[in-house]
Amino acid sequence: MNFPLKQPSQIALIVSLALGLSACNDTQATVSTSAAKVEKIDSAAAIEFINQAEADLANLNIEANRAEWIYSNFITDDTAALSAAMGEKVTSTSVRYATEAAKYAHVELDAVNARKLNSLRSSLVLPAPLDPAKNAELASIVSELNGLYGKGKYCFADGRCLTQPELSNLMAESKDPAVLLEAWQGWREIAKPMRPLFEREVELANEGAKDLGYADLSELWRSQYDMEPDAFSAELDRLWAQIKPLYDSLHCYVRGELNEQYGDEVAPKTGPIPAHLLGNMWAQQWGTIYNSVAPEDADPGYNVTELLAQNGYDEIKMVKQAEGFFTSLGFGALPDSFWTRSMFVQPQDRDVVCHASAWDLDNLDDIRIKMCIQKNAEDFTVIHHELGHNFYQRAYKNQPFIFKNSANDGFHEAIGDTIALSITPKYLQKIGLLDSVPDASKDIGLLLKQALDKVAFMPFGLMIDQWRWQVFNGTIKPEQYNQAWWDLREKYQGVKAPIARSEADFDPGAKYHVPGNVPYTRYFLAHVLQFQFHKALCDIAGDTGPVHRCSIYGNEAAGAKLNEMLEMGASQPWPEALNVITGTKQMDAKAVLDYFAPLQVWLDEQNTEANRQCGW
Ligand code: X8Z
Ligand code: ZN
Repeated sequence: MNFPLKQPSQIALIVSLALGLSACNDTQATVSTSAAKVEKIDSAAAIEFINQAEADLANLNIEANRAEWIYSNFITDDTAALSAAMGEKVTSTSVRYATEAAKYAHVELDAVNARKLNSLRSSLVLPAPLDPAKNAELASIVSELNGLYGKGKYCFADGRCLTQPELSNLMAESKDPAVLLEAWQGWREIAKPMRPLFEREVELANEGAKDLGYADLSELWRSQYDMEPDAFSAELDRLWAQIKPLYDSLHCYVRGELNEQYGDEVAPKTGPIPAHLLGNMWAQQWGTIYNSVAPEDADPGYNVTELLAQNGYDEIKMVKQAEGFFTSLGFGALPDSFWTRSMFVQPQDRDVVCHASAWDLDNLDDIRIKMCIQKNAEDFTVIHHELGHNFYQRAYKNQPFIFKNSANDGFHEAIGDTIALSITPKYLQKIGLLDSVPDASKDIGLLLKQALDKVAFMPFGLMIDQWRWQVFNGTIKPEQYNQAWWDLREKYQGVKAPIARSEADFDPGAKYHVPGNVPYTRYFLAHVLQFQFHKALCDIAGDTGPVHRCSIYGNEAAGAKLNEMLEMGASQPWPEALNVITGTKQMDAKAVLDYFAPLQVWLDEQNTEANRQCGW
């Protein structure tokens, strides 16, 4: 899960330097004997250190996973205290090893050990300062923030108290702006008390990052991508610039349709879209408002939520069906312990963290998911997403501990989504959910549904860490937290708060990953990568039709290629992993644009016909 030491490994400047040096091996003959000896002793000491740290962290990780699993399955003051105590131990150990790793940075090592050493130094998400009191303080804040989110509820005037998934259902289903507004505003009440905790957390973790030699936490977070931090930021800008014209067309179309549905008062024709009207608590995926904006003549005429209900799908059957996709590709079935130890249904008798997650308790076979599954299309996709994590974890289980991770964090998030892109009408027919496959005239409807989830997500996937990185590096001051959040929401997504907000609010805290300290850029990357993977796997499967109609279900050649990449874990820089499936070492949003090309044309026609003024 989201433990500091389990965050993706990476290879920053240090490793490029080390690799550069090792390319000069032949010059070693000219080095004096005593210098060579020192070098040898140094590298032996470094390797001994790496082995020791790796073994120690591997053991600690299992203990920590158990404490964290219990805490998020049963939130009480006691489990919070146990989780904080464990967090304290894990952080102090990881910080100690990260500090020591920096001392060996000058040592010439083979590529594997150089990569491990770099990972030890820079894989932390929330490094604590070396001072034990500050470390303890940070650990307790981390636990408290997680608890505040997990326990969050909003109670309506009639006494009904709803948890996060229940409020999300309301946001997806209701078309009554007053109800939507109340749920939207009510959920954000849970975040107000997080503000001082978050502010202190940032202060402490920044100090920890500085202790490790980084300018601030932003630099540390951005150094986990096998390239210089600023080059990574530039890479994100490049990808977003590719996608933005498509997003603008979608935004323009959706805003126009919402205006027709709700009228000028609630949904104005121009400017940013009020954030409570997009079918999702955070306006991050808009697929649930598909019915309100669907094209009249190109609607495929089915709805996965209804198909699941009509076919008697309960939570377990939804997971079994998703597992079936992976096994059809040649992956082994999930172990019995997955079925007995996972949490699929929200317990009625206690507080749990409902936000979906996938776990690897023992770094071998004890893989599980934890979700409050809702029986709808959205969660059917999320189940595939979570199982993508589990199948990745199992595929890299034979790697050494430090490499038991994805190539970069975007890869971990992309695998299940790649599989879910294959949930096409053809697939639904194969598994008996759909009687017949709609003809090509319905493609616009299918593409629009997909774009409402995938394209709409992209600016959201980007803006969260744009906000956090600026918070970490001091550009955004604590007294500007909320205003800066909405400025970025407007800049990237073209959405606005439906009612006035102030610095008494802390709206970022109402999104799980902020109190949960999960870096978010991974999801933006995943939304690009999954389209690259899907296209490449469809090619391998020999599918020659339009890529949005391709399903790799049952294709073992595609499965074998996917597995080849998954097995690598984090053992090599991510461009190498990308190359295995796609034959390229570059992330490229062209795959997204190609997938949605017919939709882009259609959206632009609609917007022109309706004489819409696009932009905000
Ligand atoms: O948090 C998740 C997964 C768990 S890693 C359910 N996702 C992001 C979110 O919900 O905000 C998947 C898509 C984006
Ligand atoms: Zn995920």
